[in-house]
Amino acid sequence: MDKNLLIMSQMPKHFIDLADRHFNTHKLWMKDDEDKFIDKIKSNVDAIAVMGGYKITPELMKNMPNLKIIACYGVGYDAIDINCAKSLGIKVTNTPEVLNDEVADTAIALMLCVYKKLVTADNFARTNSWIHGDFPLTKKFTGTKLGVVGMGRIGKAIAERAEAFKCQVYYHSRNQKDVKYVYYNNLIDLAKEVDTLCIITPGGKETEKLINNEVLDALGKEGVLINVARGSVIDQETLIYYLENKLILAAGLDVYTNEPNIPKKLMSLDNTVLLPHIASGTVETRNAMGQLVFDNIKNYFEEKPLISAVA
Ligand code: NAP
Ligand code: 8YV
Repeated sequence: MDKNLLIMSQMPKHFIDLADRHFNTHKLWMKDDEDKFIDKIKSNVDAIAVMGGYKITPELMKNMPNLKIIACYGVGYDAIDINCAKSLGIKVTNTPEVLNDEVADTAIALMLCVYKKLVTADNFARTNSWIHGDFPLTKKFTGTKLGVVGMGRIGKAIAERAEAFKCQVYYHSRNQKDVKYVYYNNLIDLAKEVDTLCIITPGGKETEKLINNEVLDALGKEGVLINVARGSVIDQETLIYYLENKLILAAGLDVYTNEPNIPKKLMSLDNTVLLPHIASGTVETRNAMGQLVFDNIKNYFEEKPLISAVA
């Protein structure tokens, strides 16, 4: 196909190989001067493939008169200005479902790491500290109360896994869902009820700083916060204050407000487990996401229905 596909940043080989075979690809991250390169090809770009965190601004879209489709390599598309895309008639797709298991596995792994201090224990073993005495006792996760904030596709997958750990599951979202878990339409009440609050909503303006001092107060000194959604959903400065002052027990985080920068304070605390936004990051899942990005773009140009359109 002679369509021009602009790939904004490095993506898995599986996707790049497919894209190279079917489109005239332009790999932005390989160019020395990205702005100059965009300027050179902007009138020819038919499609964009983009990692979830990469900002697609109105300015960029308006600069590309032939742009028909933006395929996001991620389910969260908060970095793309959807309203602008709609107004310009540009289609936007994402990668739902194929990453549910992976992200839910990571959320549960974070909970286990936080409760059982597994990362600290690993460091204790590696540094031979055991010869000086046993590792301190930790806290049991099985049977605790879990509050899921955002009972969507991934939220459900997290809840199902938590059931295997005999957790009682509660949730908050704007609308009650057809699930067996207990619904709280008030987030503060949910935070008061549970031991662990796990955030898995979309990012963007609607959810910005949803987790604030009031929610953290309600979660309380024994409460654990897990975030596998977007950094923007939590008031990060406030969270650091609550962790530093032991106003909540601990946090397990995969996402941050200004990625890839993680505040030094978060790194220095012993009541955090920090991951570098890897919740969906296995070869299998990233290949499935890449396949979906490719299939959406291919379908568009073959005039077939899009598989996962969000605009
Ligand atoms: P989804 O199926 O659309 O579920 C999102 C849920 O959030 C829905 O149940 C929605 O229910 C709820 N929600 C939306 N706005 C809300 C608000 N203001 N307050 C409370 N609840 C709200 O999406 P998904 O596929 O599960 O993915 C969820 C998000 O996870 C993505 O958008 C992405 O940001 C994040 N994610 C992160 C990673 C990672 O690597 N860390 C990987 C994948 C996804 P209502 O509409 O009823 O409120
Ligand atoms: C991706 C994600 O790692 O799907 C999402 O929303 O956050 C992750 O799966 C991210 O989008 C990078 O492409």
